[in-house]
Parts: sequence; structure tokens; C-alpha cells
Amino acid sequence: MSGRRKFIKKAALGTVGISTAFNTITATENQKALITDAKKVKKPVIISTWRHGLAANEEAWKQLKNGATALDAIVAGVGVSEGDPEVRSVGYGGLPDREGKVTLDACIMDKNSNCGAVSFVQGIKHPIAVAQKVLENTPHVMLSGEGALQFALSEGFKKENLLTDKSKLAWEKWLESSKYKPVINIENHDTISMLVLDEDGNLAGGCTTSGAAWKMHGRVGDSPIIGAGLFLDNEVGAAAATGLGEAVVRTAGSAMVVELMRQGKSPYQACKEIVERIYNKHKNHKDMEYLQVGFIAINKKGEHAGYSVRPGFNYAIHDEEKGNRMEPADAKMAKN
Ligand code: SD4
Repeated sequence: MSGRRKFIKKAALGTVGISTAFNTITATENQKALITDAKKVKKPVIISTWRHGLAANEEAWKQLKNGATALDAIVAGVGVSEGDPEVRSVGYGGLPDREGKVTLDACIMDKNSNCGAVSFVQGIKHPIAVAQKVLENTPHVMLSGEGALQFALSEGFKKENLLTDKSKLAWEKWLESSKYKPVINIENHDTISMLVLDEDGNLAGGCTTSGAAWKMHGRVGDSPIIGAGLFLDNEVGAAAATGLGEAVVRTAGSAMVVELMRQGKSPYQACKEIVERIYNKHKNHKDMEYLQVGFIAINKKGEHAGYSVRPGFNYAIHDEEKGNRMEPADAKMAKN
């Protein structure tokens, strides 16, 4: 049977039952609606951070329909954001560090807990694809910097200039003040994390970013770190982060969200609890002024949610039922 036909057949059979226990949480109307919807969820389901997640979801969905593996679909999907110069915090066109260098972080994880990651890599447009090669072709989980670049070149990737004129101009403007104060919620311009529940009910995830703009040269954020920017346990669910990477690393964010789901919490409850933990731990921290962290999560049943410290975070969801669309995420802090 062709991949496409297999997909259609399985999709037709793939209605998922949801335990009523998942309906007992405290949630906003929007999130309650999502939970109710989950009763009808057919696989696959793809969720991705931010509005540029729509185009990424579209591509990943197409790939899955053509019989691609979840990992290949993720690489192709988030690769759309990496290749888009208008997405200024991922891949080509990403904002550089304070030395004017675009340095990239990415990771990918499959249903068997195999992982691949690259950090602080320069000159490679699709770091997520290199992360996949690390997973498949090396005995390691992460390659960094020059070593990651050499590995990418040995795998046939081309070195190219990723600093676009627009991003160079933005950097030159930033140099005038040289103040490091990450801007909260640069809508449409943020890390892309994608989580896939495939037609067989298996989970996979990927995350790719140029990291915080104007970071110190050599800085690595949460995005390539398994357990921080991305984590999944195929028995339970998957989670991924966006926002201030330092705060996510300090709290092992995505791993904690998944662990709470293992303990029976819904994706919404789990994301909310970890966001609240991050908020509480940073209340008196110097980073609080610009602290924004958002998580997305999905469980094995196809329930999904997003939750962030401050309002403004959203995510793209693609399922069989309603197609590809944006969902707002709830937030800990009120709008000001
Ligand atoms: C980082 N988490 O490098 C990434 C960047 C990001 O919103 O997601 N910004 O810290």
C-alpha cells in the first residue's frame, strides 16, 4: 500500500478516545474547547510554536501524507522557517550575536528517545537537518561549533552566508546602544519547535533557532538541549519551549512538562504548572524584566496546549478535523 493510501486508511480509523479525567482541570474557555475537541482527534496531529508554525505545519503535513517518517516531516516542516529570511530568529536571516555572527542551535528526537543536536553552528542554513544526521550517523547526541560545521560539510551540506542585509542593518543599529534586553514576544519571529503525533500514535519533535538576538558570541540556549528546549517520552507525550532559553535550562522545562503528563496531568495543566514554577523561581531574578517562556505540549491522545509566562504566545495546530490554524496560549501574567 502506498504511504499516502496507508495514511488515508489509518486516518479514517484513527479516532482517539479520551478519558474524562482529562476534562476536570481548571482551564479557560479556549482551553476547555481544545480538550473537548481532543475526544475527536484523529492522527496525525502537528503543533508548532508561533505563527510561522503554520507554514511549517503545512509542509510537515504534506510530507506525512506522502508517507514520510515523522522525523523527515519535521526536518522539512521547520526547514521552511529556517529557509525563510523573513523569519528573523531561525536559520537564514536570523538575527546575529553581538559580533554580527549568526549562530544556530537545533535538536530533534524520535519515538525511541534517539536524539541529535547541533549547537553554536555557523554557516549552515538547515541545522535541524544536521541534527537529524547527528542522530542517524554518529554515536553522539550533540555536536557543537566548528565540529558541528565540519560534520555538516562531511555530510554534504554547503556553507553559506546566513546574515541577510536586513539582519546586518538591525545589528548595526543595535550596536549604537549595545544594550542586551531581549524583546518579549516578537510575534512571527521566534524559535520554531514542532511536535508530531504520527498516524501510528508515535511522537517526535524538533526545535531550531538562531537563539536570542545580540547574545554573547558562543552562547547556547535551551533549543538544542534535550530536556530543556525539547523532550518527549513516547509512552506519555512531548513538549517544547520558546522564549528565554536561560530560564528554560535552569528549570529543565520540557522534561518537566512531560514528567507531569506522566503523572496524569493534561498538557494544559503540565505547561501551566511549569510556567508557574519558572515564574516563581525568577520573581526576584534579574531576568524577570524580560522573562518570557512558552511551552507547547501534546499527549498520546492528541490533546494539546500552550501556556506562557506573558500573554502573546500562540501556536499552530494541524489536525484532520479542522486543518491548519492558530491557537492562542493562556498566560500566567495578565495583559498590561
Ligand atoms: C533561546 N529559546 O535561544 C531560544 C530563543 C527563543 O524566543 O525561543 N526565543 O533562548
